[in-house]
Amino acid sequence: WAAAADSKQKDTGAKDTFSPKMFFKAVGLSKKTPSEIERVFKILDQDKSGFIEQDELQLFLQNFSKGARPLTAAETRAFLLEGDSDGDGKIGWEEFSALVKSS
Ligand SMILES: *[C@@H]1O[C@H](CO)[C@@H](O)[C@H](O)[C@H]1NC(C)=O
Ligand SMILES: [Ca+2]
Repeated sequence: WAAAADSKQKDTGAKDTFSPKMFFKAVGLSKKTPSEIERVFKILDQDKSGFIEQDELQLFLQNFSKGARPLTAAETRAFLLEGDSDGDGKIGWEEFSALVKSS
């Protein structure tokens, strides 16, 4: 996963080009079992609120690769738009799982 996060960064050296679906595919998360996906969700949900909020999204790459860059504001917004199907401004477990599986 760390390697995928690194190579992903190299591929997309340009800013504002991060795609959550391509990333989940690249790290192979879409092929993991629901319990493995849930484990990743819990790591990303730093404050254990049950949702991945904007600040958690912005730093989420760093949970795959130490020293990875934070997402830009535009990328974070695009990530939210893609994953947040009920429009509450954060990504819940069901939304995360649906996003991962569709990638
Ligand atoms: C995930 O990333 C955040 C932000 O960099 C960091 O504070 C946290 O310790 C990381 N969690 C794990 C489990 O790696
Ligand atoms: Ca949270």
